[in-house]
Amino acid sequence: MHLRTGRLSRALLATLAAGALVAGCGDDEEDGTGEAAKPTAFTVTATAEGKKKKALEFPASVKAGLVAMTLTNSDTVPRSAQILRVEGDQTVDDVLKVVNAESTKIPDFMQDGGGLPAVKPGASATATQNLAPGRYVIWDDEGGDEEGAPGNDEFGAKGEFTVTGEASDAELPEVAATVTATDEGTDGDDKTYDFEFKGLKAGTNQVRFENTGEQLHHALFFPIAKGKTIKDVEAAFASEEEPQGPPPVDFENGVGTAVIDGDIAQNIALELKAGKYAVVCFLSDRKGGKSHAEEGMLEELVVE
Ligand SMILES: [Cu+2]
Repeated sequence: MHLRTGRLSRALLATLAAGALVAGCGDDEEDGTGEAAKPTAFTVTATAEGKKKKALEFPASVKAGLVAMTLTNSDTVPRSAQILRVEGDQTVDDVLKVVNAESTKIPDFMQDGGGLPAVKPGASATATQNLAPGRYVIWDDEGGDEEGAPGNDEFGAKGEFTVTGEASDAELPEVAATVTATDEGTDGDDKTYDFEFKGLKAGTNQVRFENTGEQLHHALFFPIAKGKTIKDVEAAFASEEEPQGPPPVDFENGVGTAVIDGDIAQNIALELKAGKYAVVCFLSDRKGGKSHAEEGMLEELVVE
């Protein structure tokens, strides 16, 4: 099991300081608990030696409360840093065995979620989130797109860290845009899966991604291909047959969020271009079954 403490370069420290400033901007006031709502910086670096040796480097622990997690990608391919709080004594590999399994079930020992979705080579991105105390598994969920190909976690990009101290009720800094994932109702046919969007524009959006449902969700934004409509996208995702011709969405230029649990929120940056997007969640309920995309968590978003 990898548990590395990153050695921060001068350049990285500068990036980190800049990220923390942006994240804390306009919210220097104390919150209700008397604790300053300024996120603690937590730096993750995605490294690689060749194509088959990859790592995530990060501190062994961070204080509970608002944490601005910055992922810097020093690899030549996209890299991510998904996190999950583990309620139990499951090891990193126990968790990743579930993540990489064919089954769509999500066991109860996997909680909260968050972290960073894919970051381009040479780039960095920050997610700000209120982390509860506990033990967290962190891994790179990228790679392995081709059938049977190992993901970056299987090349070593995985580990764990501890969030120490007391839980905090500090609020996330205010941002201009919101993406909300919901799954109202109780079960099965009564359940309504939905995305709501507020304030998204072309360009770099500072977004609060909020899960007000009970299940885990992510929000993946794929540009709808020229000449195609959301109906074509719905048909393609619903079809059991081998896809024919070019896909109705541009998978290459997709952006998105990490996976978060119900009652979890995080602030992230989302880079959107003017045009039509299909926004989708590919996860299933904890008990398994159909993907949320098949349950209707597939929305059109027009960005101007
Ligand atoms: Cu979902």
